[in-house]
Amino acid sequence: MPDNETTAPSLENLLHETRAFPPGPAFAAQANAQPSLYEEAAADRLGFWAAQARELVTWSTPFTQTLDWSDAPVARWFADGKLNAAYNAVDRHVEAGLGDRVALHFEGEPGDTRAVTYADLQREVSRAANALTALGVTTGDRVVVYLPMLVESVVAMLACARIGAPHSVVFGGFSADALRSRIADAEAKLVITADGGYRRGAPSALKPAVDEALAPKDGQPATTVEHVLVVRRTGQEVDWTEGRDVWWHDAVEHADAFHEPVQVDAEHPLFILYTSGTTGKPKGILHTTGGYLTQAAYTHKFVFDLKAESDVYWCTADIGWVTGHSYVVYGPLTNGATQVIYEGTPDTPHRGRWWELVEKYQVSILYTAPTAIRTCMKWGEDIPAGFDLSSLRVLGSVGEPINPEAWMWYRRVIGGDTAPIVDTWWQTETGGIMISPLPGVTATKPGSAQVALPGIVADVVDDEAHSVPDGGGGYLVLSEPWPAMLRGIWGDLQRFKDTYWSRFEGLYFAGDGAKKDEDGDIWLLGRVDDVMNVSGHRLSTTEIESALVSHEVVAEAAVVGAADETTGQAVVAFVILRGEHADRASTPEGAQEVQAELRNHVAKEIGPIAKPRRILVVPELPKTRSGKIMRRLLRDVAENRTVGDATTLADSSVMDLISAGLASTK
Ligand code: 6R9
Repeated sequence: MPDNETTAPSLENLLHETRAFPPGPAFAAQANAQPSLYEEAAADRLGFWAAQARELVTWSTPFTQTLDWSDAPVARWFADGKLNAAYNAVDRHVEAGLGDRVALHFEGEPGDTRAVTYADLQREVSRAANALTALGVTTGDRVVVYLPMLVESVVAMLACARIGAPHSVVFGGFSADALRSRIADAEAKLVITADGGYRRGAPSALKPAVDEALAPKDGQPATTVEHVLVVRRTGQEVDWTEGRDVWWHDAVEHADAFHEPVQVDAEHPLFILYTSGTTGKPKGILHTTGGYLTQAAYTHKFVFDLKAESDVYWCTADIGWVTGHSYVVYGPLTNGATQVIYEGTPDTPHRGRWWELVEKYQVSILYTAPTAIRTCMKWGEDIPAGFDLSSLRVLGSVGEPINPEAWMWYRRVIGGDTAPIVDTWWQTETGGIMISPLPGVTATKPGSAQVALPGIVADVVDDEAHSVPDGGGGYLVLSEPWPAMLRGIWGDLQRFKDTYWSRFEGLYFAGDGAKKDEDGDIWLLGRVDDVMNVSGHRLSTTEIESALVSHEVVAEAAVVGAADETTGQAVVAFVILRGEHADRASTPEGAQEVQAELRNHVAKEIGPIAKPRRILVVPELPKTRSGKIMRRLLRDVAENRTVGDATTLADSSVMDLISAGLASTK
């Protein structure tokens, strides 16, 4: 945590929120969750998890141990059991006679569609698993998946799981450089990609980024990647490296449709997913099989009140994020759900596309992010009003705090004033939902994630790790190990311990500020570290600063997340130009040119989502005596507030200099 910064997040307005929406009696009567679930879990927490693991997951070798915490903070759950995640997500439903049930209703952005049943999925995943094996991938090898939202993306992940090869999905919006560092860190043997995908009405290329990521650079050692498997989606031209590149349709479509899943230990790695930390280097969050699958299935069943035989579920997240892992792939499929997956953007070809899909597929459970809801609010409620949304019966929110205004709009305009909203707090690291109301049980409150799920123990503590009383604020911690918890950071156990377990003895520190209201309900207040949340995506200030500083004109950079009505936070960068380039920003045109260059540079280094919304060229940055940048003061500037207490600055005139400079360029 940066010193001299205020750590208590302020969203005081939230605490005046007093509305509550108790569950309707009809909903409560049919709900999967009953109030007794909390009592059951509290009476015997480990027994409760063991029961969930036995009921929701099929084991080839049943486990006898529930939790081994002797090597804390690395947990072992159900460790002597064996299972296969893809078998659980696919085959067992076919064996149970549900082969004809649609698993995926795929909708491409151009309007092409495909309904994939569980029996289809079993054949596809088996073929892909055989193809991966033929390409030399075996149990334990890492596979990087860099794909748009396609049926093949789900198939690729499950094929990896089927042979016990941990996948590492890299969001298709990330740049070649970001992809390169993730491939290198995971020492991946294979990359699965596509020629491109459709975005905003046009094909958008992916393969060139893979080619670039695998090309030798700066004398770096040769890549560990042996093959690139390429899905043909858009049909656009691609460069081809003979011997390395293989078309998916050549390798997979002709492969045998039978494959025996590899039964792995419960603690066998299922996937690595990179996420931004407080330093420039992304963290490879490691998840294993048995506990992760148990919690993904359990939370999906109870938090969304899933009735697999009748619901149509749609989670709008991309598979490149953890939400896509747990609530597009592993949770819903393990539960035998029917779901929608959509390739494109919400406003292509028109701003009603999502609502058109809800009507078309009769979606009954929708899980999305506050940023999407705020965007729809901005577009106007007449757009959703043009579609029949009456099939919706549960609405979910994830990724950032949802402000009460957006919550109320979501409930009224999308949920017809009846569908319960579940505001689900969790992280890449937690693997599954941790804090959320339970529909049918909890009286929901706009803006609050409220209560730890049965089986989960969360608290809000002060600086000294003391639990705060109701009405108090502090840091969110998780006090007991949970099945889907991360098992470490890939290749860096010490960083795992330092990041999450060193702040408070024996407690997992999530990095979020939180408050308990008078009922003891939890309100999340955003990150207390240098991680920003832009449209629900985690971005590290340090990572973007490093990208800016890597440009030849930049001497120094400081990045802050400024509150933004639509995206939650927006990236605002303050840069000092190198002396020889300083005069480039002296005219408005010159400044604009530099800003555009830098924005594109960040897009190239990290990805378009990391592009700063604003770049302000400044003569100095506010620093403490120990040399730490006081981002709090820059945030004041970025949010057009009066600049706060600057007395701990090494040079207190710096803020005047910055403010004066900005005023003159307005
Ligand atoms: C699932 C996911 C995790 C961070 C987390 C917190 C924020 C997520 C939230 C929420 C308030 C919610 N966050 N859900 N804040 N209310 N319902 O988003 O994972 O990308 O790792 O981000 O997102 O700050 O610490 P991830």
